[in-house]
Amino acid sequence: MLQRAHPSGLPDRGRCLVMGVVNVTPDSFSDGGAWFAAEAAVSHGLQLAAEGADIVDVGGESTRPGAGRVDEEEELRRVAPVIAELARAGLTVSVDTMRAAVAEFAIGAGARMVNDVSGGRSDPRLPRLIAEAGVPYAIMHSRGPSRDMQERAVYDDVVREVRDELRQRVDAVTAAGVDPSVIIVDPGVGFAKLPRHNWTILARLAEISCLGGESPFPVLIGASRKSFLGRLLADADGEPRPAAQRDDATVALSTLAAAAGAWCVRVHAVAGNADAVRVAARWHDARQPAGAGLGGNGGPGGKGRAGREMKSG
Ligand code: PMM
Repeated sequence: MLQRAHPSGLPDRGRCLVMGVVNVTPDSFSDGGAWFAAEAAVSHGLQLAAEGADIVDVGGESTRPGAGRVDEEEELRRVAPVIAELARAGLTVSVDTMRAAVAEFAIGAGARMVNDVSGGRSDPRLPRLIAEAGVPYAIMHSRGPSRDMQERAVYDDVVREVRDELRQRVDAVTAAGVDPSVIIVDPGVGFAKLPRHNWTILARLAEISCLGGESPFPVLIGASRKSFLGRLLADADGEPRPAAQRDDATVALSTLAAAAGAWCVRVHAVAGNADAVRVAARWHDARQPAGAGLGGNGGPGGKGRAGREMKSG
């Protein structure tokens, strides 16, 4: 079972957290266009929180395989009103961006976390901003821009290579001044990875989370509705299951990831996943020797990264 640290400034529920996705984009693979208007995106974010999202992740740039970049002005135009409104409503908001300017606006507007799928590679000013702001910072594994990342999905040992490449990103952002206590790592399911790579990583999560040594980094998993699930659930003609019909499989994966100690799962449909992480926490408690568990709030604590509370996964 993994150890799970809790970055300060984010909720600590003694279980795996649920991050609800609000894509303010016309072209995301999973929900493209559904929440493109600011008003629709805000009400969707509020709905996800009402369904049990601990964090709401707002992004204005699609990162699906093959996607090109949108310019900074357009990205800001998309996310700014949504982040401001959701933060004003009291939600814990994360911004999904690779750009320092967008992250800076978001933090100023009340966002409490930055989710960077480039792991600090896209905009060198972003790690420097995080160093100053001190907010939780998710760095995800990928191998370059979404446009052609799938060409780089070549691995001898995917778990070792993803871990080593994530370690290089951790070293780079800490060299830029980021405090290790704010870092969250994400193996980047579907980013420069074939279905078999995703499955191997998910099945061997403990080998990713041991990155931080004695103070493991919290691990974020974004597998929701991704195409490897569509392939798994393909019909008799080999036609992949459509994205909107992959939510039950996503819930199953969230249960497994939470039981394996993931800190947070990033999902499109919150309600089932909110149940799943509670099942995993209770399952974990019931496995503890008599007297060792702490009821539904998680397992026995220890001291984590930077002295913060850790709960076993
Ligand atoms: N996946 C997507 C976007 N942002 N962020 C993190 N940290 N991890 C992910 O796996 C991830 C992400 C792409 O999925 P979407 O288009 O449905 O948001």
